[in-house]
Amino acid sequence: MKTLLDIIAIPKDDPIAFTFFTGYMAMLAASVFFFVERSSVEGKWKLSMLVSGLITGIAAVHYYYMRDYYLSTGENPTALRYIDWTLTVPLMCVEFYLLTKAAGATKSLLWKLIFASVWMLVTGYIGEAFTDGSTGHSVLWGLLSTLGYLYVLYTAWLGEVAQLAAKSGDATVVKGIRTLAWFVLVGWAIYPIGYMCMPGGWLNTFLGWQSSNVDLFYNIADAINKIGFGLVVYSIAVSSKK
Ligand SMILES: *C/C=C(C)/C=C/C=C(C)/C=C/C1=C(C)CCCC1(C)C
Repeated sequence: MKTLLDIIAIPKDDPIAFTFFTGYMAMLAASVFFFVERSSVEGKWKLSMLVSGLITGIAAVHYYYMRDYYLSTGENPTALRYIDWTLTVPLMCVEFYLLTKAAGATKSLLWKLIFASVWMLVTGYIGEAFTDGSTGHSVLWGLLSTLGYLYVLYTAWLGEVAQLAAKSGDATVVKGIRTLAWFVLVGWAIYPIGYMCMPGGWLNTFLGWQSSNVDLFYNIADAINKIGFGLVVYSIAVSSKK
């Protein structure tokens, strides 16, 4: 007898295919939520809510195609993955900018964050897509990528974003930015773990972790970070006093 899982084409014994499918549904549902709730928040938060919905919406479309790609080839959809991130991570930088704009965030802060995140992703893409399977290649590009990551991390915890949040005088914004900074510290750190499962990566070389796990880590991290980021923005929007 055909089960539901056969009909929707998720191989039962393939947890990675399963996370592509649930990731897709979760991103889609989150987008509907953010777009609909946009109408119930105060005017100054509407743009932030729109950006939250765009982040999960762009991811939903990519998950639709990545799931297909994975099911038909059994391979990591690296190009689609990085196209998704190159659109959505800069939008997460826009969220930091919008939340601290009232306290004086400048366009230059926004561009620095975007530059650092694009640097992180372009170097990460070179590390993954052009791998020769060697540890040297993987580690070199992984470390270069980490520089961009550390810049965003620093800015969120101690640099301009943290300082502007403190200056805003709004406890909800201070707390919200701190929560987002935790996402960058813990949630974003899941990605390098996935990256190191690639052939040549440290976890692959020294612990024998399979390269198929790359997508497992990326899919879990995406759900936590993209939906989580949006929910934090939403909670700031509904609880901020001013
Ligand atoms: C929605 C997508 C997000 C938040 C993606 C974030 C991706 C990263 C933080 C990736 C970081 C990487 C490193 C720090 C080193 C190895 C290469 C990467 C690109 C996986």
